[in-house]
Amino acid sequence: MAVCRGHAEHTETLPAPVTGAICQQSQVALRFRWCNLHRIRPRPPLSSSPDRSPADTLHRLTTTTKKSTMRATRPLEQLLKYTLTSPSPLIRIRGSPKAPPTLAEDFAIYPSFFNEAECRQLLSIALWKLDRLDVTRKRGSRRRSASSAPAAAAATEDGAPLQDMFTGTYGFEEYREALISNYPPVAGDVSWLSRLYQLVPGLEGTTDVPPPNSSTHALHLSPEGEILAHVDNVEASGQTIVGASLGAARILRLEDKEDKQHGWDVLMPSGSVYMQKGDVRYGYEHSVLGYNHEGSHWDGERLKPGHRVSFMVRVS
Ligand SMILES: O=C(O)CCC(=O)C(=O)O
Repeated sequence: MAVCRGHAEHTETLPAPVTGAICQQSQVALRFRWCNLHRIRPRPPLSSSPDRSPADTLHRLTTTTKKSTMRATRPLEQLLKYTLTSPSPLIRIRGSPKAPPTLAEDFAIYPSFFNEAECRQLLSIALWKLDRLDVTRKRGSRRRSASSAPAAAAATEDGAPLQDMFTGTYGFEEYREALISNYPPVAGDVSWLSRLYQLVPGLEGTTDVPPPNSSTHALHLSPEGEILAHVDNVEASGQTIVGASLGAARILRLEDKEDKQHGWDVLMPSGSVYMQKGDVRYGYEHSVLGYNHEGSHWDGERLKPGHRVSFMVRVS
């Protein structure tokens, strides 16, 4: 058994397969979330594409994609976004959800917040941080596994995006998490990320990345992972929560706390960012559906399984 690190008072033990990067921080919110999040079933380790160290990838990306990353940044107000009150190709209604007066402001998804170069850079930063905390991702163990691990790239040609960035074998089964308290110099220029923080009231007054009073987590869900329905801790997580999606698409389910039949399903493609606050944040539970869930389809097709990393931003 592995003990959850980061909580001095936290005696909860986690099943051995998830040793690594879980609950690194001391917020009560995470205790609550962890209890809801983990669902461990015995499975063989996941194989992914051939070995390449995250630091190599990060360096390569920050040096070769700088130009394509630097697009003329559109002001936030001009970015396409969908809310829960108007028809949207990324949102479907379940049942007859309540429509409080602030609904139009309480949730939004921006389908193309980040372009592909930005997604790759952000994902490589997240994986670099996640791997540094993950004892199963030591360079030696990746090397050893690389020789026996079949490459995932072939499986992803018509599959989920960015899967070539998930290299080697992962020792966790469903979920790992890392706190991003700073961006390492090897990440290069990350000033373009300030746009993400601007979405959170209280963080919009600075161009520092990350802003001093923010908290940013990277959450890595394997193709087998899911996040069960929960409300983020109401005291610890701030009023507004913003999440960027990188990699395989998933469904975010919002369900009325009082009557789970009512709510919305939101498709989260790679590069999209969603924001929840107010009645949606507090009155609805959110979950990220597993690929074997009956709801994991869109426009009549099952979602293509793959790894997904989310970048979650809150006021700390
Ligand atoms: O990965 C996501 O988009 C959701 C994460 C989540 O539910 C949480 O951090 O509380």
